[in-house]
Amino acid sequence: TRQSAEPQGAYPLVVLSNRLPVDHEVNPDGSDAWRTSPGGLVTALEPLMQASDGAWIGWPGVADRSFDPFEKDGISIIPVRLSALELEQFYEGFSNDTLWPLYHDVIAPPSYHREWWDSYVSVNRRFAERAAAAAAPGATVWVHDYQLQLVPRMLREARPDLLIGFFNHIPFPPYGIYAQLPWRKQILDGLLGADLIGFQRVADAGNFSGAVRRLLGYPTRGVAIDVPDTDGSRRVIAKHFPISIDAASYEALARRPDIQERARQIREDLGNPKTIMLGVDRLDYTKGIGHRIKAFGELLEEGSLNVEDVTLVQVASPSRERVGTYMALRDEIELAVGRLNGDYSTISHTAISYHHHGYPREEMVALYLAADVMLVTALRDGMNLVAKEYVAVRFDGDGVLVLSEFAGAADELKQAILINPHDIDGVKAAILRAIAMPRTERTRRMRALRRKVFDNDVAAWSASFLRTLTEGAVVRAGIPDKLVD
Ligand code: GDG
Repeated sequence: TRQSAEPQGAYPLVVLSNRLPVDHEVNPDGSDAWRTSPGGLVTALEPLMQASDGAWIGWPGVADRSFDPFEKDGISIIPVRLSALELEQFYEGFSNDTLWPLYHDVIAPPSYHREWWDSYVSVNRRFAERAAAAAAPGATVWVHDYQLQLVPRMLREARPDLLIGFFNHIPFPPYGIYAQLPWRKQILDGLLGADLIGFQRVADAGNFSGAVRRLLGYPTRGVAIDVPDTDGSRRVIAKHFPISIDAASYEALARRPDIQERARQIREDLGNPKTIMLGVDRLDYTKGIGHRIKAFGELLEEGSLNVEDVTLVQVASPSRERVGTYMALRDEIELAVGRLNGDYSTISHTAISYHHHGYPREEMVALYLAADVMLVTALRDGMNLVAKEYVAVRFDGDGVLVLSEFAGAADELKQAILINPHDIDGVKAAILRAIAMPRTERTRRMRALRRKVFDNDVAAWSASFLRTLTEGAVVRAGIPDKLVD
């Protein structure tokens, strides 16, 4: 093995993600302030990071500014600088306008630009350099998501002593789609620098191994991939680790009297419809928001539903607003919502209560509590945490989840009403079935769903990923058959 020329750092655990788990703010006196953004990932990793003196490397959300490392809630934060041009080319360009649509079954056409790729390579290198400098000898480094797929290889070259894990939060596409990517071999090679590559679904891990076999010709068996190395070969594991949420904290919010009161208030403010349906998504073309609106509109048109009885609340949180496809999507969705409301709303009842806002988590939980039917109609989604949050909140055992087969969550949440969002008649039938479902069936299904989500929460997810990574290191010298079969 090569010896590193890099100075070695002090952190035994290093996490990398494109965005840091903190948001930059400016105090009234002009000084910098940092607010923890309460994401699932930070909740899952916080106890571990605090206990093991971990560091988190990522972009702080403002371009063209350098910040010194600092500590926040017991975690060392190492900000990476991105220029405004890199934000455009690496982030909005290659990450969100090339990889995102490609990995989500080309629902929107991916753009391939060589300057974007160059920027992706150089930003990945910057992240890898920061990690190489921060990690203690033999440290564990956990790299997250599609923005950083080249980091594992770059890091291994600098620091062969490290244990490197990668988790892909979005789908990995079938070969026929992946093969479009002009840099398809470089990305595979980048990922294969890791010891363990985690995916959301069995199918994603299979698509990845398939691409490795076809494009690089490396032998694969089950979850094991043998990657040629200077010393012979190195075993990489590619396996599914379905992500989850901090279920108990969602239930705790739902049990708060003020949040339950807010849920009652929401129902009243909507004019006390018999059924409230809810959609919660980033405004993204992968989420199937238009398909959901189309199905609802047809049900209103046919008279199967009317606005006195049923309201659809749609939270579409602002997302990637400088990417052209997202601007066009917003116009399209808001045109559909406006038309539908113009045709069917009355003075007292709105067909779609549409909100292009981000809300505090308390308000989201109140909405989940108020919703009789939750609509998740994603055309493709790595997991979809909204589905799991809805289930975690429903400690009353009520509520019906309508869930797309194309969301990773469908692999686990089989007691939902599963739908193919492209089949509009099927979506309509599922909506009617959800609205009419008897209480006993609702409770039976919700109980089973809750068991799934609480048994596999986000702490179990991160523990299982890190355990597999560590076990892999122990058996790296031998044949880890336990992991292979
Ligand atoms: C990616 C993958 C995978 C949304 N609006 C508001 C708000 N949210 C929260 C939800 C949920 C999260 O954002 C969205 O998570 P999803 O999983 O549904 O979707 P992506 O953002 O696309 O996430 C996905 C995930 O990574 C994790 O691996 O599941 O497949 O695409 O937590 O509640 N939260 C608040 N206000 C909002 O307005 N507070």
